[in-house]
Amino acid sequence: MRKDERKEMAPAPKGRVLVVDDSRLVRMMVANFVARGGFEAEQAEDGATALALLARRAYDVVITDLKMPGMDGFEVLAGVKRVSPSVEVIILTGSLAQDASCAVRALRLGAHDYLSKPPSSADQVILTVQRAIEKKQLKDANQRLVRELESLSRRDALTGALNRRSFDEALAQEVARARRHDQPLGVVMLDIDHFKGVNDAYGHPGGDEVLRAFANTVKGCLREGDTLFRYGGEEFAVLLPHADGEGALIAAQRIVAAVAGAPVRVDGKILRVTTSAGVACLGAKDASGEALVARADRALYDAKRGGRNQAAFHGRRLALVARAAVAAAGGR
Ligand code: GH3
Ligand code: MG
Ligand code: MG
Repeated sequence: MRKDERKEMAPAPKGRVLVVDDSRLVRMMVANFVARGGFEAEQAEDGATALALLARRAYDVVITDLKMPGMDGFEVLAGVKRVSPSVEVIILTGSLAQDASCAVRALRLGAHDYLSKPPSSADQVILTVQRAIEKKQLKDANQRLVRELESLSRRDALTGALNRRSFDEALAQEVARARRHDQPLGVVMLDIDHFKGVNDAYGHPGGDEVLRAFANTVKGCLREGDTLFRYGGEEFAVLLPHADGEGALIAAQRIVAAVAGAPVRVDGKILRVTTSAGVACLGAKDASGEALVARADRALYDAKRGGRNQAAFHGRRLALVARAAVAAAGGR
């Protein structure tokens, strides 16, 4: 067997443990027991060194003495929980009643367990570390799940776009930000044209395919900082922080053109899909984000009435449309 093959087959360490004690003897002994359990063991002679190591590398467990010169074990515990909250801390404690009460205090402050010093056996250390790592793994898995659920609850499952709930939150945030910094905020409401006809002709699955392709096309023509949301059904919204009316209208026209230029294949047939867009920009008279959306909706209605496959602006519409058209023709 070649050397690198042997290395490949060596069992991976079951976790990384940092042993902190000012006594070299205790430190070595505990680290030795930890390593016997198949864990990777590292050592630090004081709290400051331990916290510096923790900021650089990922550890699963910290085993720390309580009484140390400089930073004591309580400070190490607080530091670990601040730097890496998911790392479990095990306290090393003496046998005096006073030490026991310190250990109890450490447990109350978030330590996972304690070990008496010197440890009575390797097995006791290994078992305690093993339990701490299992607890950490459970907590980590739980946290991943919470993050996943959080992300699922913010996204529309069909198109992957952020959902209506996210839109309402983002809208309120962006309106507050725009007002605070006196910056513009544009919104584009999109509604796929004659979408009912797609469902009628190709069934719901065909309609779903069009919705997915539509969202992809729109995402593909957004600039950094602009966000697409599925507002509901075949209606989508784009928030454009920092975009004034003209900028938002140009973005809307770009979206309308991109959708018209990206036919969708459904059931082996090529479908031409178009969208209408209503654009508005936050104004002093808008009492809220909802008022802004209501104006973009009115513009959307105008775009539908004007023959669909176009963008309309709520406000000084004609002048803006003309300027945007000139900008578009100028090749930007
Ligand atoms: P317009 O050009 O005026 O917008 O006409 P339209 O047919 O697009 O508008 P309408 O509001 O009459 O129809 C929207 C359709 O969108 C009706 C509804 O069944 C369909 N729809 C809404 N959500 C979904 C969905 O998730 N999947 C599919 N396949 N269809 C959906
Ligand atoms: Mg609609
Ligand atoms: Mg529609």
